[in-house]
Amino acid sequence: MSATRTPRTGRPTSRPGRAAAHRLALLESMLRVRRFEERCVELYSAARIRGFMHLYIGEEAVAAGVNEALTDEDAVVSTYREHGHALARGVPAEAIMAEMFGKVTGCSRGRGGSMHLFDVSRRFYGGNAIVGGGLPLAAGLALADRMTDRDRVTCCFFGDGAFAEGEFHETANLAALWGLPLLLVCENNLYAMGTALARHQAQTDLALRAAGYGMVAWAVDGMDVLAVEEAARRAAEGVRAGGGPHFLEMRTYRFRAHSMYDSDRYRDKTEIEQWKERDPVEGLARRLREAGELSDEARTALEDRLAAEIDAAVRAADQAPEEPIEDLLKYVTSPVKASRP
Ligand SMILES: Cc1ncc(C[n+]2csc(CCOP(=O)(O)OP(=O)(O)O)c2C)c(N)n1
Ligand SMILES: [Mg+2]
Repeated sequence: MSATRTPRTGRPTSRPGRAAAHRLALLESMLRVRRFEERCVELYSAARIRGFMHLYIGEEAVAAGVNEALTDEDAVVSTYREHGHALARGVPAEAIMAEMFGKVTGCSRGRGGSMHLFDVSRRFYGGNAIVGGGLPLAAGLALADRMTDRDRVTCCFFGDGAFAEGEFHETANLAALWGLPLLLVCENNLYAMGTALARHQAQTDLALRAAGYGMVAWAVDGMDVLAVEEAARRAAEGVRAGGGPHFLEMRTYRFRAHSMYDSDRYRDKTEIEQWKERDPVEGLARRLREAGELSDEARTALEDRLAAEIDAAVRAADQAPEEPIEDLLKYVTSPVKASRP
């Protein structure tokens, strides 16, 4: 796989120019997700995108920062809130937008939609709609790597809601017991749909609970992309060194409702506003501006470039063909048909 296929920005070095370029690339990575999803909202309102759609807005630092710790050979498993993980991994905006439109040029041939983005060429194994469902898949990928002596990491993103699922606890136990090369990234945005974490878990310190399984675990400021990157690099290095699964609790927040169907009446508006003050995109932009690393012109140029990229993705998705009706049963296994005499 060529190194140019993912937008990973390279290791920061002590040279100030390189370090500043790296920070700018992180800003670009987060801003791409933000602007892509804002466009998705418009397209959804115009009924050009249909079905379930969950936005990542507010949580962009996690995808952008963690991606820096991964190589092209590593694997990524995600949830239904995965547009950001897919974009950070390097799945082209065009392939994702076509998937949102249900077109055959989409990364899942238009059959998955927003919740099931998939790109095996980038080792991006979904897009999984079942809460906690990605965890055993990730453990399986990591176990396969161990059994075939491949030196790779599998990174699994999941939400705080997964702590209420047996799949999390079974995966954590076996991964720790078998020392699997897993990077477990819990996106703790404090809510599972309309249920606050403190309303369904007795112990809300998720890193502490993960540590109880015998793995290295700690909590990270998930609104600070530089902190996320540093933690992810440290954890991935621990995994690569044979230290078994590592768990990062990313303390983050979604700025939008759970999904397009959620009226978001269970959260205090002041709570939302307080978290918005810690906006990961604008927070980094402010730091770069203050350090003299981002001029107004450079910000405008970046916005223009991203808008052009997303415009092109929408245009291509619009013009792409629908899957021909005669192909509808392709890739579908039919036990009914098989059992007929
Ligand atoms: C096994 C299962 N139970 C219930 C649901 C319905 N459901 C969809 S999203 C969700 C909340 C999950 O919250 P969390 O894991 O914190 O992720 P977030 O949406 O906050 O990113 C639930 C309960 C589901 N998809 N799968
Ligand atoms: Mg959550």
